[in-house]
Formats: sequence, structure tokens, C-alpha cells
Amino acid sequence: MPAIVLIGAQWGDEGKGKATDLLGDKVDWVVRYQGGNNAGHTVVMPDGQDFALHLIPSGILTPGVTNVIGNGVVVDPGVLLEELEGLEARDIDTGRLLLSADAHLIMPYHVAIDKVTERYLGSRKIGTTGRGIGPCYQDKVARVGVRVQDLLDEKILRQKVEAALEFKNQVLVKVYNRKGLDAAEVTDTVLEQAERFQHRIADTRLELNKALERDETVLLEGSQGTLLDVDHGTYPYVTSSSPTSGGASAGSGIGPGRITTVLGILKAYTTRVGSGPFPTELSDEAGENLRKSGAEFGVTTGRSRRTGWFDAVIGRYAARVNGITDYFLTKLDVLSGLERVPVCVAYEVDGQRTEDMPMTQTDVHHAKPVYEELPGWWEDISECRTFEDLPKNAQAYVERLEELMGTRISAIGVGPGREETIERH
Ligand code: 2SA
Ligand code: GDP
Ligand code: MG
Repeated sequence: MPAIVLIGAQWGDEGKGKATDLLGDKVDWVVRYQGGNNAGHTVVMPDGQDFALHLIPSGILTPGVTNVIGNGVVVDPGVLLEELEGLEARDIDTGRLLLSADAHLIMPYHVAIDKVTERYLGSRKIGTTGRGIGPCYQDKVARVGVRVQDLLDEKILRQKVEAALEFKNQVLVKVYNRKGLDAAEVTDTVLEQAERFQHRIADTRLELNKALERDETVLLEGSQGTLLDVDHGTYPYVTSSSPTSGGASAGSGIGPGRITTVLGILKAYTTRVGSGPFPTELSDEAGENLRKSGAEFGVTTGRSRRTGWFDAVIGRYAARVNGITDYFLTKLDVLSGLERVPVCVAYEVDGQRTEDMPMTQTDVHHAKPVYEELPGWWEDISECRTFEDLPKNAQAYVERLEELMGTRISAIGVGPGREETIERH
């Protein structure tokens, strides 16, 4: 019956992979509804093995869960095969993975255009992952995209790729002075790849709605985060899809009325990878320390993540635009060992204090954090399993964040492992 949405409340990498994995035992289906292999979700198993998932839902690691790559996802067929093979080589059963016939395919020309555009933008670049995400969504909206179902009709597929390349090659060769791509070669490769995953293609919106009617539980797993949403994020420094909870319906075909819980994943401090404004960013030793103790490096590109203090303006904003019912606060352990922990409670924009996210992007760029300093704690908290086990100052930190955001924090991460979690309420 219930559909649960799990989203990132900041700029991604909040620990969504671990949260999905934790819920694995309680759900029957896990669905990705947006993004593609720009995502990087890390899951650490009880035996210490870690998995980095990019395209395949994190539920693949839980036996019995059916996983779905929904219609809102963009799929690079080569990456899909590579990821499947990687999991199979580590004895993970990949039998229960379905692929929406309506998902769009990332073609080699999308990847080439993503990379070349970023180079061309120079200092104005977005800092994309270079995986072809933006150009693929552009084609989807322009109604010239290639969909998974086109793999089932060779004639149509050839026509679509030829038509696409007629234009893209002009861009690659004439605008960017790069080599063009051969339509027949591109089509042959993708058809060959499709032979290996064709049996997974399904009408996933039908399957998911039937599952809900059978009273099964569906978890919709967001990638990236609220501030990377193309509508609600720090545009233009965003990804090209809708990671917020509103995107979950469109990207899966599950009606919004079915969604009973929206779980927001929130890091105890803030990180961002790629360009764009970041009010609480630290460019000093404190930022470097957070990066080191939190191991803040991109799971897909290996890029070093920008780091900063917790921002309650973002926490409030994410709660509002996603309709968050509960927060899961991750990486509280990373803050151990600080004398005082600053928390951004509001912004000052051109001399004016605001508790809310500014309306214009210019004001977001000018926003200066207003900090409140909370007393820190020294203890290693990774062994804590109940809220009462936490040092008093760590408890007070969590309670103050709840108060500032007006949303309850019902789980707390004290380490990367599955068991390193405190459940509350
Ligand atoms: P894109 O490639 O078009 O989606 O890039 C647009 C912006 O979205 C950001 N973005 C991300 N931010 C955080 N984490 C992401 N996934 C990987 C990870 C990132 C990595 O888990 O670490 O490995 O670098 C992710 N994917 C996209 C991106 O940085 C741009 O700002
Ligand atoms: P996602 O994109 O939101 O799934 O997050 P990533 O996997 O990109 O990054 C989160 C990182 O934090 C991963 O390396 C996780 O293993 C790790 N992690 C998750 N929760 C915790 C936690 O509570 N404490 C610590 N120290 N690490 C965590
Ligand atoms: Mg990530």
C-alpha cells in the first residue's frame, strides 16, 4: 500500500545509499526515478564490503527486493551492463531488476556534447559529471530522444540515431571542432548491448501500481539532492532532472496520493560537488578537516567535495519543498572532536536578515551565513545505538537542528556501516 520517497535534502551525497539499504528489509520494491549514472551511492555491508552504485537502485543488495529503473531515469546501456557484471562478479543476484520501456537512453553523442560544452564554458562551467545527463534530458524535452523501447524496433532505432546525428555531428564538428560519430556504428553497438538486458524491459508503471494494489511497499529512491533540482535548486548550477519528492511521481508513474512518507536525508554538515553558490562553504583548515574526516570525495568522478557547516535555511527549505515527514541525519560522527560547532540559522543578504531561501539567485550568491555556535563533544560516538548513548552536547545539537527546521529527526547515522545507526521515536 504505502509508497515512500527518500530524497537528498542538500546538494547530494547525504548518505541516501545507506538509508535505502537500511530500509531494504522493510520494502518490496526500490525504484530510481530520475538522474542516471551521475549518481554515486555507497553502501557498506555488515561484513565490511562496500558497493558503489550509480544506475542500479541500492535495493539490489537486499535479497527479495525487486528493483526498477523508472521512466524518469536516463540510462547509459554500456554503464548498465558494466554495473550488472560488477555486481554479478561479487555474487549479487541481479535477477530482480526491471527497466522502464520509457526511460531515455544516453547515447555516445550525449557524453561527447556534455564534455565539450563544459570545456567551452570555461570558468562558467556547471561542473557536471561528464556522463551525458544534461544533453540526454535536453533531447527528451525536445522530443528527439531515444527510448529504451526503441531497442525493440531496429528500424525505428536506426532512423532516430541517424536523425539525431545529422544535427549533433554538425554541432560536434562545426561548432566544437571535434570528430563526428557514425550512426550505423552507434546503433550496432547499442543493439548488441541491448541483447544482454532486453529481458528486463517492462511497463514498470503498470508493475508498480499492481504491486501497490497487492499491498506491497515501494521505496522511491532519489539521487543528487534538493538544491540540484532543475526547478528548486541553485539554477543553473543544478542537474537536469527533479530529485525532489515531486519528481518521484512523474519519474515512476505512481500517483502522488499513494505517497505516505517523505524521508529526507540530511548530512550533519554540508557538502557540494561542482560549481555554484554555497553560503556556509569553508575554505580554511576547518573545511579541510571535514573533507578528511568525512571522506568527502565523489563516488562517480573522485572529485574532492566542497565542505561547510550545517545550514538550517537549507534544512527548512528542503522540508518545505519536499513535504518531508522525517529527517535522517547522517555523519554526526564526523563532527566529534570540535570545541564548538557553528550552525547557520539564517542568512544576511545586503544587510537584511532572512530565515528563508532568497527568491533570486543573485541574493543566494550574496547570502552570508548568520551562525549560532553550539558546544561540541569529544567522544567517539560510532558505538552509540540509542539517542541516550550520545554525549549530551551531541543530543543538544540534534535537538537544536530539529527546532530550527521544524521537522523531526527520526534516525541518526554514527558511521558508514548498516548497524551504525540510531533510530528514534
Ligand atoms: P550532471 O552531471 O549534469 O548531473 O551535473 C550537474 C550538477 O549536479 C551535480 N551532481 C552531483 N552532486 C553530488 N553527487 C553526485 N553524484 C556523485 C557522487 C558525484 C561525483 O555521489 O559523489 O562523483 O562527482 C552528483 N551528480 C551530479 C554535479 O556536480 C553538477 O554540479
Ligand atoms: P549518496 O549519494 O547520498 O548515496 O551518498 P554517497 O554514497 O555519495 O556519500 C555518502 C558517504 O557517507 C558514503 O561514503 C557513505 O558510506 C558514508 N556514510 C553514510 N552515512 C554515514 C554516517 O552516518 N557516518 C559516516 N562517517 N559515513 C556515512
Ligand atoms: Mg553520491
